[in-house]
Amino acid sequence: MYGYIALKLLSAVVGAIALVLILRGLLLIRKRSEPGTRLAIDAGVAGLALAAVAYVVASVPLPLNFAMPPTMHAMTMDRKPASLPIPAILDFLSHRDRFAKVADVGRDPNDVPAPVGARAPQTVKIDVRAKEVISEVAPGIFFNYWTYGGQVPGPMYRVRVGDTVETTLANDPTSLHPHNIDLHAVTGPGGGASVTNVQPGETKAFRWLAKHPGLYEYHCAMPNVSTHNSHGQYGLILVEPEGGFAPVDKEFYLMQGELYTMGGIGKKGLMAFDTQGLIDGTPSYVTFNGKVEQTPRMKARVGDRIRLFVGNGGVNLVSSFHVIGEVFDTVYPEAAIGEGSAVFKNVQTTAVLPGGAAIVEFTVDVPGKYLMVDHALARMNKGAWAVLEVEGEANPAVFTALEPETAAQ
Ligand SMILES: [Cu+2]
Repeated sequence: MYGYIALKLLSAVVGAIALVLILRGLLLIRKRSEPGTRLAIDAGVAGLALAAVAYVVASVPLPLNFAMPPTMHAMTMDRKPASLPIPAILDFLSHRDRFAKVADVGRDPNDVPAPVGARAPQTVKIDVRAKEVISEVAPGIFFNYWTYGGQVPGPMYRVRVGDTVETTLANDPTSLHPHNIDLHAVTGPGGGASVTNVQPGETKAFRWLAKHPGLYEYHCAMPNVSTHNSHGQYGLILVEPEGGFAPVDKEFYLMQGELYTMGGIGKKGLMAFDTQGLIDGTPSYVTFNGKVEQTPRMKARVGDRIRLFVGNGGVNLVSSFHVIGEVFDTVYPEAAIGEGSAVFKNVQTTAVLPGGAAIVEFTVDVPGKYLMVDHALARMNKGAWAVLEVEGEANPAVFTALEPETAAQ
């Protein structure tokens, strides 16, 4: 129980004695007055070496899976390291040519499926493909993303409550790792993960009943789970309530996520995965839709009613989701839908939990650029922002800048 503490104490005591012996020996050599000086110095050096060994042995960390559920030990970090840890770097480099190079890994927020609407329940097929790719977090900064469908987040899916959903997961033959899928909309073991473990080149399927309306995250739950998630394996599935949602002018799909890379923010080149950063919850990048946005893709006209499907792939940070210059007139907190669910009105910032989602709605009244952010604003420095561009006629009744002389009156 006290082994490592005893070793550290031993290290300190032996080290101190050894230093005294060495210093004393060196002083005596200067004076040339004492026999046995050389022996004392040798003993000091040996003592220092012993202290160093004791310190190293006492400092060896516990395996990273030691507190994980026992069923997940088999492939957690200490035995099967993350994609680009130093021990696996040769493995990765020897396979580097097999990965697809994706020009833009960031999924377009406009990539929202058409509403289901008022149809009756039916059987729906969903085909998902796990694929490991190389793409840019920002210009010149490359990362080995693990994805669904080659982009982050994975495709948004849309069904209705009462649908039977046949979900097929294929793992692309170019992948290096096994993957699976856990859909939070599923009621059953692992949300589907327990029956969809697929090796590269393999395909598995399962069927489930969409019992509960809501906006749900799906993600890879292959151990080590947080490693797979933080490489980009997450997305959203919307289970519409009976009758669907009221129509709006624009719907957008956004997911916050974290990237853990060695070398710090802005370091160019292919980034190694930062396992310790993942454990400590210190991502180098926090993004909307997988990368630092380069070109605004969300566009609307003055007067448009907007609906955002917002998720958080995590894995560590709660998102304080906010649109600068707007008020959400309607929020479905935690993306809860259905009889008895709360609907919030006039919300400035809403929480989006890791592994959770929210639906927010507002109408844009004034033209301009609107930044969507995690209002833990230091994360903007890490990429947690996306732009909504609104065009149209000025609306001075709602917002106008005042000239100095007007302001003085
Ligand atoms: Cu995976």
